[in-house]
Amino acid sequence: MFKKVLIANRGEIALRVIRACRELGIRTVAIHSTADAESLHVRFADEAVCVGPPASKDSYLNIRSILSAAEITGADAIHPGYGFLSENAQFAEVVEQVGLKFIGPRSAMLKLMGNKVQAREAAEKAGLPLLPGARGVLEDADDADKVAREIGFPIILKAAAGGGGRGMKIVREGGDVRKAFETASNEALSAFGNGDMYLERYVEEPRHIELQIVADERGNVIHLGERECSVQRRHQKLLEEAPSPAVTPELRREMGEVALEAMRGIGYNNVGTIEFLMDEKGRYYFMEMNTRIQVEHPVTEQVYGLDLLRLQIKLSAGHDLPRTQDQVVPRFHAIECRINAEDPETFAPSPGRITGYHQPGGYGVRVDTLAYEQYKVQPYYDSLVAKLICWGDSREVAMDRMRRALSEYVVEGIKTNLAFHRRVMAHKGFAAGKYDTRIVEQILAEKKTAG
Ligand code: MV4
Repeated sequence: MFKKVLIANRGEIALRVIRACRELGIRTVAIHSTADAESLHVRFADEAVCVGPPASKDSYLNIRSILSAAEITGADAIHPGYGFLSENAQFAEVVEQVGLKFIGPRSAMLKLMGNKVQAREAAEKAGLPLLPGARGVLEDADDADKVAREIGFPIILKAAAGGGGRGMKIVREGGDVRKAFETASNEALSAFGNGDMYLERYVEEPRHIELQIVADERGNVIHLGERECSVQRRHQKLLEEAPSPAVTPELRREMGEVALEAMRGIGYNNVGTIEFLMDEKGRYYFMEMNTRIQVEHPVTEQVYGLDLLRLQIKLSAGHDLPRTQDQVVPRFHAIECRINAEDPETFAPSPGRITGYHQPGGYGVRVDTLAYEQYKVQPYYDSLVAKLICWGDSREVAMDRMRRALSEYVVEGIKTNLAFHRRVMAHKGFAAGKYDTRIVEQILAEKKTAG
């Protein structure tokens, strides 16, 4: 087992990793920017190193400083958390080269899944269902136009170097594919330094469903079911739940079998998430693969009773999977609300000092947070203040508990989206489990009518 892990991250996920390490008897090194000196992850770690000024590019993305911090503290592994350097194949490669363990999949896997065209091709070869689309990278605007006509409209153009909703363009019947290609490709080139594009049939009202994968270094792979992530706004997830109201046990088994076969074929290791789009008929299609521990991992933990961080660290240290597929059973329903420091009307970030704070607790409630009374939410980083996770025997109990927990939550001094979450939990479509990726817009529109 590792002796000392450096956490190349901040906020609640840095705390989450530090807690898992402490339980495993592993010493921890926090890194932080000058703006984060008063943060909980700095206080909870055994050691802390300041790696630079507030801007992420100078601190949490500063590979040289982070590697220096690892060297001077004698860390033997680096946990990247999510965001920042977590899916940076070059960073993972350097970490491997200097003889440290990158806690995550091997760098080749980050490289493969980081290029969405290569990922799509690998997924297809491995037997995952895809939407009709172009083979490989589109050659030019004419090629895009030709492929679009073959497939039929609507289509979506996506950047090979994009992902998570960046660099996409939808074209409907009668639209100008050539023009859309040129615009999107140029945008991708300036945003990612790579203008490569692909396209596929566009699904109008999809659900976003993702499957949690766990693999050891010997090729054993299991899945921990799906998470429903359709409650999003501008590709920012606001609420996740597991299991998905749209996935039956039969469908879960089928998706799981297809996914496990694919992961074995690809040689996937460590934790990962396969993102699927699901159409109104319940058909599912591979979208992307995330090669990191995700923000929403707690819902899966509470449903399956497995500590995913503890497991991830042990897998990285070469341990085998502790359970076979038939030994992992979904026992509960869990919901996670992301409490953000943002204006409930405009969703603009709302940093500042938390002057009053009380978090919910009690049976079936978990709060993963960096917050405390007098904590100052920084403007330099994401606006996530807390993840409120509630679970119960059924979806109804989990929802009742979330409503109760939301009613207890007090955050003063900054604006938060707590009121928005109370609205989601009061929404008929959400309560019925009948919703898709349009739900946030629908809720906001209803508010206007009511006001
Ligand atoms: C799509 C799609 C419809 N059809 N691809 C958005 C995030 C990125 N990972 C891919 N995304 C989408 N890809 C096809 N072929 C619709 C979206 C999409 C979306 C996906 C999941 C959750 C919310 C979304 C909101 C808008 C668009």
